[in-house]
Amino acid sequence: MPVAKRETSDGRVIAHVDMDCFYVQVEQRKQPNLRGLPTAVIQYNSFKGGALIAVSYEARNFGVKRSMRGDEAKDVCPQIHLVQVPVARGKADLNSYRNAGSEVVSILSKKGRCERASIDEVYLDLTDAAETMLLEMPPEAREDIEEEVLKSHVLGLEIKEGIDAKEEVRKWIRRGDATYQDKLLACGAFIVANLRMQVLKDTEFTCSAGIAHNKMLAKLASGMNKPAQQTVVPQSSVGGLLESLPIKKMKQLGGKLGSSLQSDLGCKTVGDLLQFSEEKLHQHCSNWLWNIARGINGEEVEGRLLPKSHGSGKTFPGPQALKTLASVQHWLNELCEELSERLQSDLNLNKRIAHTLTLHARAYKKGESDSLRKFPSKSCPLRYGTTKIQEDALTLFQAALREFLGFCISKTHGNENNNWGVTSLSVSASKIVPIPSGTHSIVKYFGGQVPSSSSFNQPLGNAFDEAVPSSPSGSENCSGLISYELQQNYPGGDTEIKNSEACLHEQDPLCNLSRKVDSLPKESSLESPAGSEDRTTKSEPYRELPAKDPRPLSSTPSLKAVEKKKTAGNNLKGNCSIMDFFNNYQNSQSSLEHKNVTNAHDVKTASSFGLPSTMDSYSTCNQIEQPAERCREEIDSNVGECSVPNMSQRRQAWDYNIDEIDHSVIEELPPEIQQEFQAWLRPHKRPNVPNSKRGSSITHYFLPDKSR
Ligand code: DCP
Repeated sequence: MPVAKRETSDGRVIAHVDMDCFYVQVEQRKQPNLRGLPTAVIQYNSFKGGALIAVSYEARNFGVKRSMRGDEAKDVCPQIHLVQVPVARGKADLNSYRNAGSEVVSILSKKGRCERASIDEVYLDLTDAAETMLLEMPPEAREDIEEEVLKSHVLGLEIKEGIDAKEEVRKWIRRGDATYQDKLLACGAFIVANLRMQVLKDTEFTCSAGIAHNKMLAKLASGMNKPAQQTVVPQSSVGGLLESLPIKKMKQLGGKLGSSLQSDLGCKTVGDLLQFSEEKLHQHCSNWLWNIARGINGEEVEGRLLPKSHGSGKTFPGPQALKTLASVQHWLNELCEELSERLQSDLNLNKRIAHTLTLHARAYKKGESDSLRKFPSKSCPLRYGTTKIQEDALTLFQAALREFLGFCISKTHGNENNNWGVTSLSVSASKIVPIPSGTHSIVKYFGGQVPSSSSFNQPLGNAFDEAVPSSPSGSENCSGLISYELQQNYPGGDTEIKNSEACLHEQDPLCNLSRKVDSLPKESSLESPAGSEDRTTKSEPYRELPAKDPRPLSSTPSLKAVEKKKTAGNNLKGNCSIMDFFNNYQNSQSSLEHKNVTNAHDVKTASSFGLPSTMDSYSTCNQIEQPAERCREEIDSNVGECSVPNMSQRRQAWDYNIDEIDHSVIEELPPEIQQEFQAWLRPHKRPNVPNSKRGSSITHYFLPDKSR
């Protein structure tokens, strides 16, 4: 549910810049002979000529739409040029588009705070630049105004027939009686026009823009006049704009929320919301709705040039649906390999690490229509390394499939089952944060992992679902530049769906894997956060975690790891965490040089490379999103103050010797952190570790153990 934010100031200048038919432009730059011709980019999938994912404006003039497939596009526009997206690993390779987007961002970010919102969209806060321009060269003092500025659309500006629109825009810009805010917006029009011209000059790409006093209005305006144009929203025209704006056209109201406003409140336009009281709208969606009905939106432009998340996905329409676990595993491996490469490159180039791995899929089940049951998305802490990501993604898939099939896994015939099929798969990495630099930063680095997770309190059944994105905005999903292939609806896609019974053969790998999952120990991370809670509260009385403690204890995502945990059996209860170790360090303000005995809690968590030790391994991302973010912010600003009830008690509960840290744990950390960690550990190494300590602490579990 969106959070209402009051306008911090009406005197802001915010621009939303959106590239025009972006993938087409990238392909046309590669093949300049296609410029000006009806062109579309099609998905790798060849069914019915492939799905169109980007359509040039020339092709749109012929009636070609993105919802069409290649064959259909050729029917309506025989001369259309269909360009296939580049392919790598048997799927679309979007790197050239991502890189092209980065070129644009580097130009746009020169004039103000810049937020990369998707592969081809950017928000800019141009307030400072506009204020400076207003002081130095106010619009009314300008004689020569560039053509691109005069071509701006100014909402609410009446252009009578036969009147030169550019002249009207010139007058509006140079109005002596304009409000301060409108003068700022006029300055914004100059700045954005110049930026757009610069983008064209440097990259050969055109883009469109909206200029307003907030993000919401700027985004609305950028799509109003495309391609290669800009639209200004003066304050006085906001009411008129929203009055006639269909509910579904508003970002965030395109989905269920918008539908419920239409059906429950009978609202057709955003303006229709004005008749309802704040209380009434609050019942539907906080007071955010009341605000947007009035064009109020205090959201800041985040200074972020890098994506919020990375992802890789592929669709398997119709007969290509995956029907064996082996084929799912094959594709997951491919997707994870790509994801891992991008994570590694982000780590190397930007020194950023991701914390959460999420698996999304679409599937059908025999006897149920595709739309009836959603394949649950699952997430877990992200462990770096291709193999680990692959393992974890498969585990997530298994857990989701088991849930999807309603645990009704019995018999099937042969390896290819007739009961379910996967029509799309994607993996994504989110919660990406910079790695702090310097030795002391290791502490911060681990401290930063301390999550607070509301999922600890989630009911068992929802324990590891990844629900729909927390924001109601579809476009929010794009914020991470996730390269999902387009969902393709294949008409024959549900021909497999005939009978209702879902039975899998004993020999089906799924059965085996399901059994494997089923056989996991109660305390395994796959069970549920509630399971973890049980483990914590019942089996670890000494830890005395309160019910609301947002730090679930389970955190090992891989089957292998879970099996390892299983082997360790009851000895595992009471795992201390390396995270606590660092937290304790921070809290106590002790120098690492002088203290080598402290708390630990679930060393395995550390082996997960910066995984939120306290986040449920398989959890609902949007359930944890806000608290986790909040907590992380608190830690960033004031390390160690991410207070968790009873944390101090827990910190006192377990002492262990630093020499007992399993080096395989450290090997799983990123190389630079490893180095720092090793350097940091060395001075503390002591030859004799008392045996009694080993037996008394859960940390011994993580040491090489002859019994395992
Ligand atoms: N894209 C995709 N699959 C989709 C939608 C879009 O792969 N279902 C890709 C291709 C687009 C790019 O993302 O070129 C940007 O999407 P936009 O929605 O911004 O659309 P375009 O830039 O293509 O056109 P427009 O000029 O209407 O913004």
